[in-house]
Amino acid sequence: MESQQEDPFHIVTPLKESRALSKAAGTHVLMKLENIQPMGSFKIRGIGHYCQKLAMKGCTRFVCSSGGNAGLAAAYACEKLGLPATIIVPECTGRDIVCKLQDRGAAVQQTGKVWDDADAHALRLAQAPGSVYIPPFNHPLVWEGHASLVSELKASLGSQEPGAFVVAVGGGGLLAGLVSGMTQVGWADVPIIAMETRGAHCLNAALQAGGPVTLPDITSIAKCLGAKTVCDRALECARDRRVISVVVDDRDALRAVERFLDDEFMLVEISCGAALAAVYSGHIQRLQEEGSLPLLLGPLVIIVCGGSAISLSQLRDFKSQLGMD
Ligand code: PLV
Repeated sequence: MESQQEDPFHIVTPLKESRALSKAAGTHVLMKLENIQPMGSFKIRGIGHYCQKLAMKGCTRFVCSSGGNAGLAAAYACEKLGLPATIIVPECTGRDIVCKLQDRGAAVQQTGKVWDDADAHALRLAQAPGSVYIPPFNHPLVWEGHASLVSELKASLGSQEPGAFVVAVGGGGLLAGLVSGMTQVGWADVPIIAMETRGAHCLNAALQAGGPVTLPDITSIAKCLGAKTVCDRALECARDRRVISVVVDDRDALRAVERFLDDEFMLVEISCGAALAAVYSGHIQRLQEEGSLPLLLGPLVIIVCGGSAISLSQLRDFKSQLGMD
């Protein structure tokens, strides 16, 4: 029988050492550069995989809710598949993202204050006959796609085990995919530092409460981390594995974006700044001093998740919004 396996839409990304981040962390830091994926974030791994699988099953029309990046990945995947896509984003989504989505042939609707509102609308639209909903983070196929990131790391690192991972958490799809990939390659015990911004800290709130929590609102500027409720699978991962939840404020995430631009000449979204702040705001050393994180034997691997909702002018706007100018 002929294989139906198609080439994936994501690329194999570099794993690059960062001297500046290593100095700041006091430990060897490797960056997994997901910011150079098609459409600028890791999302294409999971969303691309999901769309390919569903297209193979005969789906012909997709509806995706998104804070921005999942939608961009969905629009890209659907363009490749030659299938129509409708992307629902909240009203706070910038004009440039909407234009990028339209440029990929997607129909765009803006509705609601935050992603959860846009998602409710997408779920309603996807009930139309022939339409299929694309979940931005909460689906096993999305996690399976994200897990490809770990197989690449395994191929690069071989028998060297990472000392720890750093990852940003929104709805928790990246965390769930990372954990599933780690299990597959035998790295189940490697600690994961799960980074969120205050005001988008749904995982941290759930862990504190000992069960699922829905935040009353998203007050962080990191709108792509802005799911009010973390997905069950991510919460399960955080409980069962060595996951350390850390919350930074928007200013730390923004400062991290600026330092990363100076250090590595790459501009990433505030969501990604949350992950970088693990290093730049001294959390790695703090966790080591507290004994929550061992003195790392292997490298600290930061998933540079990327994100398109950023530009120099947006960075300036965020700074003035946060009173940092
Ligand atoms: N963003 C999703 C969910 O938003 C979206 O629709 O684009 N880093 C970046 C750059 C992201 O765009 C996201 C998710 C994350 C990190 C967090 O990934 P997650 O949701 O899988 O934990 C509301």
